[in-house]
Amino acid sequence: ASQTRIIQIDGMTCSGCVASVHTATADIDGLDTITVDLADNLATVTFDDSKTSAEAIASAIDEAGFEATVAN
Ligand code: 9UX
Repeated sequence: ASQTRIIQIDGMTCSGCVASVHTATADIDGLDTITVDLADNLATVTFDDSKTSAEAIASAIDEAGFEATVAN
């Protein structure tokens, strides 16, 4: 099924960081959309939960050097 979740991302300072988050998640199979909000330190993600999870997406963002926490 399709799920929409919010991931809090600490450590984003400029639009380059936003681009890094997009790059870090670009190859995740099942991730349909990611909207990154720099001002609010969060991303809204929509994904197929038979292929990936909010936790897996957050892990990929962590590996890019940010501090990602599933917020809902
Ligand atoms: Mo901006 Mo972010 O110069 O990793 S790209 S602070």
